[in-house]
Amino acid sequence: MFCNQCEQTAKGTGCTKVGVCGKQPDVAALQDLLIYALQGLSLVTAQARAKGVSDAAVNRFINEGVFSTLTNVDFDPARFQVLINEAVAHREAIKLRAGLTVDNPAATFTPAATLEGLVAQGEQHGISEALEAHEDLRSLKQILIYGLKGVAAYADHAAILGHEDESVYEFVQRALVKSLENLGVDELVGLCMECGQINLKAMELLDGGNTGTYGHPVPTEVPLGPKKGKAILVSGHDLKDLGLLLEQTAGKGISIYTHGEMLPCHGYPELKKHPHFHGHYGTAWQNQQKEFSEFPGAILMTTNCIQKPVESYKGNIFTTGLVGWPGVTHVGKDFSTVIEKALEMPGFAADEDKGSVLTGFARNAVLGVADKVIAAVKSGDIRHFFLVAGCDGAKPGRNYYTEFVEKVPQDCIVLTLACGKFRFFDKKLGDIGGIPRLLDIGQCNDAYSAIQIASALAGAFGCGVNDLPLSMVLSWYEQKAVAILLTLLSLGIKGIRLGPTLPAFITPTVLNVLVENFDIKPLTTPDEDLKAILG
Ligand code: FSO
Ligand code: SF4
Repeated sequence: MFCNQCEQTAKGTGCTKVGVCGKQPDVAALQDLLIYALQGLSLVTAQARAKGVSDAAVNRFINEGVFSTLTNVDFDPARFQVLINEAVAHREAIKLRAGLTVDNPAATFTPAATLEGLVAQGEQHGISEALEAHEDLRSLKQILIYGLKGVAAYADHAAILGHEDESVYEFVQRALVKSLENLGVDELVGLCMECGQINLKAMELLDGGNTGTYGHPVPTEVPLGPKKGKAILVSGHDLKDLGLLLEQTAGKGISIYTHGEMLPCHGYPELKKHPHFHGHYGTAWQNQQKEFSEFPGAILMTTNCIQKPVESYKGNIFTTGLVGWPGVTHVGKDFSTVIEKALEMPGFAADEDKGSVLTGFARNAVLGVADKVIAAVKSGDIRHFFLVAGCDGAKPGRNYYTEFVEKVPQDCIVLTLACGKFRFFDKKLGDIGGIPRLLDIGQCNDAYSAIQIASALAGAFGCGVNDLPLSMVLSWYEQKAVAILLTLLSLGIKGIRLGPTLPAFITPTVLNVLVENFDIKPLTTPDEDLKAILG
């Protein structure tokens, strides 16, 4: 196997024997074959689209397939077998419908009848040398394909809430096709920038889905201690799954807790209205084995971020949507099995006070006090904003972000989003004239909200985003972060500090392009970086 798509990749170069994430070689090969099958399907859909044929269900299927190959989503070989066969069935059906003959091998291959056969086919189509022999061009193609995985994730979440846009599907499919071709540096860089723009669109659609369905987040205090009684923990990113679970557990005496990236859900009016939506439990995804083992209730994984479940909780964790782990019970949107399990389990023995954290500072809440913020900047009460955001992860070196936030001077504000916040989310940083110094904007997709906030501030100050007293210190782990980084670059944002380490799929030559054009900087130490930023 070869996989280098996430930050924890083995030896900082690639997982070759087994994934550090737990991905087995068969699943790695099946994921590569699925991408190949989707490239072939996209060759057909792109030509069909040119003839005026576009199938809504196939568009969604392609995005679901791409999303399934994102880190920590699906580890179940049987599910990939189904997806590969479905991709080929769609491919042939559209050929017939649109009267097409496509002779590219990706659009003509016949999937093997057995899992072993599919694995052998997948091994021929890895996202490595098989994709592109030239290492710098391969690096750019990998950036593009990994970015597409992030786009597909956000577009899928948005579609679940009924928000879709043909332009997103068109680009994902066109870029999958392009990744099969021999392209030069300029064309690949152009596609990566377009991927960033399309990701902005996907995040905008998701923002519309989330706020349109559950209202705009409002500042909300979230308890970190449990409440006596039965409990269900919800992890991942899906607001609709949480909303449905809250409805299905109403009046059953079960408290609902968020884990990881679900924390910002507490700020949404239509979710927080449920009296049994109690609080937040635990920290980020990489701590789940310890934290889930100690949780006395049922656990629901709604999107990516699943780790190998340990025996102690394998019987009380459930997956839904695209998430999968072999041997773990997969449920649809009727959560009765999860609820029954929670009722069987002991629950928390007593109320416990572990303090609280604040969330809900998405664009509406922050821009609602924009006048106050602008006045504080003008008077010098606020010197600088830091967006300390991105993914958390298991590798050492991530205490940089804790130390950085601790050392940010008192006259500066820290904005945060995504699960990297768990490195400092419970720090009491106080406020500046009533404006909290630590503002949680939301999930990783709420990078859209952060961009809106930055653009509005730039508008108010009559300058560009790069001229604002704002610095971005980002952490990455998986491919949604790649998509967000491409969005920021495509918006012309410069001087981003990126860590904890640079992606294995970026070659020195490509890194030079990023440094020269976007002034991307690897992290040094919190002291040095703060000094460099604040002078
Ligand atoms: Fe974190 Fe996981 Fe949200 Fe990623 S929860 S690592 S960036 O999936 O998506 O922020
Ligand atoms: Fe390795 Fe990351 Fe790929 Fe898992 S997703 S196999 S940890 S590079």
